[in-house]
Amino acid sequence: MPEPAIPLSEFADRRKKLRAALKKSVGVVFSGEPNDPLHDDFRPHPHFEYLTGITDESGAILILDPANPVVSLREILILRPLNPELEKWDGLRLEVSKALRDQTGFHVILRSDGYNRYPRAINDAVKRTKSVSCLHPLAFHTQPVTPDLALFKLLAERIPGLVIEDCTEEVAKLRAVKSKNEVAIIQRAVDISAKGYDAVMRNIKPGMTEFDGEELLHHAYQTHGSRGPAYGTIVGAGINSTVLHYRANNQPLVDGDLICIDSGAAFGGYGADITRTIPVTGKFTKRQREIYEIVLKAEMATIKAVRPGVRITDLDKVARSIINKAGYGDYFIHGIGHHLGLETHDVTPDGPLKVGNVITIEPGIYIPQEKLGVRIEDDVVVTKDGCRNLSAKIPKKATDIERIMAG
Ligand SMILES: [Mn+2]
Repeated sequence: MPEPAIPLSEFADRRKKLRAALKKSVGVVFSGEPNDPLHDDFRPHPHFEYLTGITDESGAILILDPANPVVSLREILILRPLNPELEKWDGLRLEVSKALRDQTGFHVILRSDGYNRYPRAINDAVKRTKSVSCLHPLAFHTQPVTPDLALFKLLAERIPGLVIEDCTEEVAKLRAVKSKNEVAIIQRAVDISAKGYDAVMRNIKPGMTEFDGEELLHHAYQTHGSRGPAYGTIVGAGINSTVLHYRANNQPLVDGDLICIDSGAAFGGYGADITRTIPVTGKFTKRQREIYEIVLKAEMATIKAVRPGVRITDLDKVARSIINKAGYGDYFIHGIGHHLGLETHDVTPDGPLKVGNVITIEPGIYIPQEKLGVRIEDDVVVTKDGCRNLSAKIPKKATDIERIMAG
């Protein structure tokens, strides 16, 4: 069976929708600065990846000029100049050619050192429209100015009457509603993750370390078609199960402890985000089971409440009321979940949930005094009349976990 992927036509369709939303205004999306290729994988800004599918071009710019009288100039891709000497080190790149146009789906591709010399295309478009749209998510005042606003400031100093529109919701709205292909890719990431959770549940035992758990997960991900985890895997046992973003993963697994495992495989630019909490010995103690059942009840009730028109804050209330009623309200110290997509904490548009949104549901109870932390997290896609749990097949009932861990 072919692996799920996004065809070029879908990227073109996303740009078409965005151009329609911009009306006459000019929008620019930057892929981002290059990184150290020896140490880090380059990942473009997710807006750029979403709109182009291009993941290996730093310093690239997408220009959308929906009102350009020349139809072919309504979208332009600007790539950094070729540098044959650099490419001997960092990877070969195609010349602007039919091959590159076919590979990218762009009809007009220009070369420019985009951060220093904006080509005529931008100036001409902006002089005509006097309107530019900010598409990158707005930065906090403590962060650097986003690259689109930095460019618009330069343009505003040179083009009288330039208006900057806030269109930061537009790409967010598009990205939040996942297509069939995107859901299939996330489902594949979840299915690969399921192999990892199966490996952990079947093989973990006292005397191993948290890192052995991490290794079992990552090994299964990479064996089954993923390049690795979508985010930093958390394997926290005992007191570490109560540390939300625990990352050391280096402690021994002690008889009687719980392990909180928060991990998901990456696939095709997307990723899963799943949590299961399992006992080191394969059997929950009475007290662990008591807390576990409260979290599971809250999780399942919240999944039941997911439907179009509901807000994530409403879902939070569903989980919180169950955990509050059980007397553990002060021990549920984070929110119920978040959008999931190109980013693990994906872009979140204003307004209630819509069909096609993919979100996580992840209540938890953390009691450090008892070295006891439980979180259960699934990934669900919002459907017309509710939701579909993409990670339903990863065991979460206490009896199922105990049965699988018993071998
Ligand atoms: Mn999550």
